[in-house]
Parts: sequence; structure tokens; C-alpha cells
Amino acid sequence: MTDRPSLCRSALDSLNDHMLGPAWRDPRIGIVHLGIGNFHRAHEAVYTEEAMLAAGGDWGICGVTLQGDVGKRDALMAQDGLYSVVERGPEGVRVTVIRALKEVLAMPHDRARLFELLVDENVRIVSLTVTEKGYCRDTRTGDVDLSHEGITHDLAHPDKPSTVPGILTAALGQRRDAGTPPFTVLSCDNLSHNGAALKQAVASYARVLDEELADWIDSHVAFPSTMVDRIVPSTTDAERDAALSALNFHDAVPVPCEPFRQWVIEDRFPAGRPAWERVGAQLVDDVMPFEVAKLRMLNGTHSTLAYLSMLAGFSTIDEAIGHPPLRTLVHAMMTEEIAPTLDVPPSFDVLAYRDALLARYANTALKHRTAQIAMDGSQKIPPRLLATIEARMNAGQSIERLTLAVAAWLVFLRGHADDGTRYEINDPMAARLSADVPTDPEQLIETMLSVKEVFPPELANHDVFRRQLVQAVRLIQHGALQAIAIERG
Ligand code: CS2
Repeated sequence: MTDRPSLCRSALDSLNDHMLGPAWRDPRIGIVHLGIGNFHRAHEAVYTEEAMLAAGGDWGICGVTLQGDVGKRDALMAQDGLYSVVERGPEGVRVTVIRALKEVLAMPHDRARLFELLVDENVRIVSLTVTEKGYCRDTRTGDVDLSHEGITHDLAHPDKPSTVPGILTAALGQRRDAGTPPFTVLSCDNLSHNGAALKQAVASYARVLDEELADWIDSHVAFPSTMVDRIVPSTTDAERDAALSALNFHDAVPVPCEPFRQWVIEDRFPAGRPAWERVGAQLVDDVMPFEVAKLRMLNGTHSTLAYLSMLAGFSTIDEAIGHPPLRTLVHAMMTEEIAPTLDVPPSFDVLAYRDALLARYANTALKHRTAQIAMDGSQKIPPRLLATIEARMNAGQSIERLTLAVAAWLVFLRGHADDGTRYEINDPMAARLSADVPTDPEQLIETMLSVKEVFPPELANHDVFRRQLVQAVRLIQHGALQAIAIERG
């Protein structure tokens, strides 16, 4: 395997056209992307590559890892930023090489280079996939969390920022001082109203340092919202093997993904953007209906499947959805509890959307690990499940299945499956949430509902919710598989 050469720009000539698309100019960097994980590489980077092939433009990407992951930077840079996307679907495997990624930086090591780019006039978009926790927000107010360790650091050293609000504020301040038009800030995370949420986090951070700058950000910087969708698991050796046999080059950092992709973008880019609409992105005035539908239908049921699976022992989503009672539960949850809360345009067929999701979950080629989705529950549960529960309770409607999902998360926090197998709790609030989780259901709910960062007080104090949560925990404690079946019975 290692006797084959590694992917690099000079190797491209020997690849077939179908792996590359038409001739390639060498674009300058026009996008800095914070959070260069697999998702970005299989989503925005692919759309951007194709948009440049269709319509040109200097929209090369500089990807930044904010966690100091020099290993990732070096692996990608050793391949001149090239990598392959390995699409896995019922029809088989398709490998494409992506060239849009021109440079990779690792913070905090490459801060000087990052700022050189962030103040460069040709950089007109800074996009982000930093996951919910990267926004450093106080979820109760939406403002930046002033007690967050990274934020405290950045406020004390505003010229050496490491957090998203810190980096964006410093860069925007430098552009304002230099008279350079601001870049557009494009959140691509699964957050409700992601553009507005990011704007509030950044502006409230800036306000602590400089009122005028905060006002300038408020009035001059565009933060369009987006809905992003593609299921992108972590890389395994199977993708390295698939890339090698398709390309005849060694790729250390390929990305697996499903064939499906969707991107709905609020069209507000004062400094310009790639022609994403030419390659399937939907540019709209209002992203909200799409975003809420995706968060509640897809991400909500993903989390439900993940926590019930961690307890029941299903390690991938296709395995979980292949268990008939679990499929029935998720189907009913979408049809009866989630879909009625959605306010979508008449052209949006919610039931067809549900069926398409179930088909995507059943993709046996993808091997999307439930443990990957189970990460960061404290950040994911509120927009994915609690918002739906609140909407239904306000309308006096039942919340049975949604509550079962939240209960599964709480029981999951005990750190072991029903058969005793232990797993790690990967969550920024793990220390607080998973230390000594009470065994008594009443006590468990009492303790967890007092976590205000997760459960808004109106919800936490609601009798019906409390009661149903206790009941659901009791059921699940007798075994997740049984709970799934009893609940449906
Ligand atoms: C998943 C998402 O890991 C998770 O929490 O629910 O990453 C999901 O696969 C994507 O949002 C799909 O677009």
C-alpha cells in the first residue's frame, strides 16, 4: 500500500477526468474556513470546487483547525491540500479528488499567517463548522459566555485570540481600521438561526472591548444563515483503501460521505460569493423553515437513535434503523410529534422528507457510528429535541416519544450500556453531567433539570414534562430495547 506515491498537485495529470472535472486554474484564497473537519471537506469545499469549475472565481480555501491539530495540518499539507471524497451509497463507491483546499493552518501555532489572510482583501468569506460548543455562547441569553475559559483569555489578550468570537472580532477590527471591507461570516453549524446566533456571540464579545467596533460589526458585517446537510462519518482505513484502489495514489486523509447533499443559504454576501447556486445550493431569502425542519427531523431523530443505540448496543445508524421497533418509533416520532410543529412552505413535502431520511439512515455502506452522534449531547439536545417539546407543550400536544429520547440521553450519561459495556462521555459538560448520575429516576430528573444551560426553567418546571421524563427513565432503566418495544406496544 505505501509503495504507491502520495497524492500531490503534480500527480493530478495522471488522474481520470471523472475524478477531477474540467481544467483547473489555480485560484487565490478567497475563503478562510474555521474548523477544517470532515464535514466541511465533504460539503462546502465540494460545492466550492464545483462552483469554481462552473463559473471561475478566486475562491480557494484556507482551512484552519482551532484545536492545534498539527497532525491534520501536516497530513493535508503533505498532499498540497488535496484529498479524496469517498461517496458511499447503495449504488457503490465514487471517489473524487478535491483541489479547492489550498492551505491548512493549525491554531494557535499559525496565528500570524491566519491574520495575514483574514485582513487580505481577497478573503471575502470566513465560514465555520466549529460545532455548537465553538460558539462559546451562554445559551440562556445568546450572548458570549463571559465565564468561558477561552473567552476570559481572549478578552485579556485580544491580540492573541483563540476562540471564534475572539478571532473574528480581532480580524474585523483590523479590517475596519485598514479601511478594508469586511468579510461575510458564514456559519455552517447545526444551530438554530446560526447566522444570527453567531452575530450575537461576536457582537457581544466585541462590546466588552470596544463599543464602536461592536456597533460597526452590527451594522456592517453580514452573517447569513445556512442549513447544511450531508452525513459525513469519521475516516477509517476503508476509505484509505478505497482511495488507493480508485486513484492509485495514497491518500492519508480521505473523507467518507453519503451521496446526498443539501445546502440552503440566505443570499446576503455583500463582498461576493462563489456561484454555489450553479451546483445545487439553494440561495433563498429565508433559511429558517429549512433549518428548523432539518434540525428537528434529521438531527432530532439522529440523537434519538444515537442514545437509544448506545444503551441497546447498536453501533451504527443503519444497524439501529434496521431494528424494526426502533424504526417504527422514529417513523412515528417524525410523523406524529415533529412534523406537526414545522412551519414549512406548501412546496415542502414533510412526509417525503421523512421517508428520504429513513432511506438515508438505512444506507449500509456508510457505517455512521452512533457514538459519533452521541457526542456533545448538552449542546445538541436543546435545539434538536427540547425546542420541539416546548412547541408541542405550548400547543397542549403529546410529547411521549420526544421525552423518551431525552430520557435516553440522561440514562446514557451513566456511561455504560445495558449489558454493562462502558463508554466514554464526550461532552464539554461531561464532568458536571456524568459525575454520580443518581440511580433513582426521580432524583436523576431532579438533578438534571436543574442544569439551566440545558433545560430552560419554564420547561424544567413543567409538571407534565417532569412526570413523563421520570416515567421514561424508569422504562429505559429496564432496558432500552424493551422501552422501545413497550413504548410502541
Ligand atoms: C449528526 C450530524 O453528529 C451528529 O450529531 O446528527 O452531524 C448529521 O450527520 C449532519 O447534521 C447531517 O447533515
